[in-house]
Amino acid sequence: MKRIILITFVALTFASCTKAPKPIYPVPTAEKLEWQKMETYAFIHFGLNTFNDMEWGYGDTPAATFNPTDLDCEQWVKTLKNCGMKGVIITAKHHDGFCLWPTKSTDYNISKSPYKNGEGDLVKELSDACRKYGLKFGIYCSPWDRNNAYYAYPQYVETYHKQIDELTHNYGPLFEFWFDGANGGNGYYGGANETRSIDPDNYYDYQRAKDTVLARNPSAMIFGGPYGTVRWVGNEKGYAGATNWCNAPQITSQTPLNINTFGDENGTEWLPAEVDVSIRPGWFYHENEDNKVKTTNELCEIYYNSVGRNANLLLNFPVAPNGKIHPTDSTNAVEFYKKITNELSHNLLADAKVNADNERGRRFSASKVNDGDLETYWATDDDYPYGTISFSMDKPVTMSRVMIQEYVKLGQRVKSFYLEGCKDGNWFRINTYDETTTVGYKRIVRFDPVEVDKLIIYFEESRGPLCISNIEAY
Ligand code: FUL
Repeated sequence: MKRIILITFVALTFASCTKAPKPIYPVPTAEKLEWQKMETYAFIHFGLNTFNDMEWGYGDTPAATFNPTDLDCEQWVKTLKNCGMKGVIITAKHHDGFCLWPTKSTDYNISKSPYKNGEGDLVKELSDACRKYGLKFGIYCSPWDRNNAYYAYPQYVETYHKQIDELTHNYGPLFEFWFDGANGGNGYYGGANETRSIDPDNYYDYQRAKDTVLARNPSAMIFGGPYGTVRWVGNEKGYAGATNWCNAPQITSQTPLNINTFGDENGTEWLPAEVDVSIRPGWFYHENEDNKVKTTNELCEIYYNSVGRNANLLLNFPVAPNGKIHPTDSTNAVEFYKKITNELSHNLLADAKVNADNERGRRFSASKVNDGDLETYWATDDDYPYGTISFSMDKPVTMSRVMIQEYVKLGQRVKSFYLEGCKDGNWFRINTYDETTTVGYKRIVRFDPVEVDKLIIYFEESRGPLCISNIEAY
């Protein structure tokens, strides 16, 4: 008896001593990983442009033009929750310079509008509604300001920092702060009506801006500017690269766009991509786009091309002049969420028997990929930067999607993989719609339905031993 206990003790000690793979840098901070787990959140574009039927107001229409008659932030938030959105980012100030909160930095703000007789504060109303319904809250504050007389001069930089200061003080906690990349050009500029240009990486003092945001919102992500902590995906059409590394060099205004879209295996920073796209052609509401709202299927396509490609999705809802999200937009988005949830709800691998050609001891066995725990993972030995994992089902199942997640706390590793199915002893290659290269935090690949009793994933190449925390099929 004693001997059995001793052997068991030695065996268990030995198994639990297997060392985890060393990290391969860069790796995410805990805050970045939390942000990646949000996956989908909403943008709200609303402001003077909404009332002037414009995308880029010049900064010359009176604040009094802003006059929503039936505004209800709780309606937005309830709708967005039903679309699966985990947070909301609002255009507190767009390029026209009009501020949706009663700022002390400029008169061009909501307190000079008829809304609530000048007593309204939309940033506060939305942040309160988010807190009430459990959504995270973020802020877009355009660096470019076409209204301000001092834009392109040092005085405006101080004004802009005052705005950032107010916004980070009074409305937090914030999960993201958005510095838009559109900078300089023509504008009203206090009546000068001219064209002004600035150096986008240096004019605004982004280091100070980042420090201000993080001082009060330590877990906030910074979007844009030369010190961003996440990266723009390089287009506004709703897709990330099928190959998509979180690794990238620090992004500046000079970075080639393909780095935004695909990341860079050799990049030294962990800068996960954010896919920003509007549910309509425009970012702001235009009545003549009421019949151009993206359909449920188009939104699903966007989801697979963003969240399914290791990126976050920031889906924009242009609020209408009455202050409401248009019913077509909310219907299509709610249906989209239902459809995606339905497509990805029944994991066909949950009870499958799992085997791998290499395991780094029991603690990192293949069975960790379907134990429902993202904190456990299958890992291979140090001299095994590849590996094959197979799933055997009790009876044949029909599948058309496979989801894979790496244990990215130790770095993004997989460089290429492919899938095979087996039915009655006959193996065949599964032809995925996308190329199968990187994985990252989450990768979902789609293919025409196949009936299989076994599934194999061949990880052909990786930057080091594999660390796979989750695999599912639908
Ligand atoms: C762009 C802006 O110019 C658009 O108006 C919009 O706000 C979009 C999200 O970013 O750069």
